[in-house]
Amino acid sequence: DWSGNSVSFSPLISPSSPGEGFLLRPLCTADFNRGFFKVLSELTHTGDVTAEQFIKKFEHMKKTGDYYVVVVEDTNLAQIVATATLITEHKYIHACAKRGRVEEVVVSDVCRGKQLGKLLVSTLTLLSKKLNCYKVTLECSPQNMAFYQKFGFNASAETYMQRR
Ligand code: 16G
Repeated sequence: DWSGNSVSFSPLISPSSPGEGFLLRPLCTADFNRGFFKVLSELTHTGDVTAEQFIKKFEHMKKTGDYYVVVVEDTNLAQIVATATLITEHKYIHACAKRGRVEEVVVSDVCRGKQLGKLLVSTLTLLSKKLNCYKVTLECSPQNMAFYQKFGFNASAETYMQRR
């Protein structure tokens, strides 16, 4: 089981075979013109971002080595249809360990039911293990808890707090 957890795929897909007409790969700068922001806008407000701003942010994230932004491309349409990000955060605790964060998990409405969300989260969960993260966390709405529980995520006793 490549996913390293109890998640099962039917039909069977994997990062290297994500399904007919799909390619799973790291984000690249050309994805700005392949609807990357359109997909993100299905999750939340993206704001107006210019190509220059995007490339600057992309280069910054790349330089840190801590951002694993993964996309699924519809290769026939040359359009991004799904994305998810793993971020590693560095700690002194737990013997200078790393903590993983799964962020911006979104599958375009037009590609629902193709197991792409499951594939992305499985891939990033496995990657967090390979990168020796001592824990991996995410924030989600109550409706999405059952989905994330499949990958071994549990509701935390700690409360998520924010200030905006
Ligand atoms: C969700 C996302 C989070 C994203 C946030 C955006 C997952 C697992 N969680 O909580 O990563 O940052 O939505 O919402 O994808 P906001 O615009 O209110 O911050």
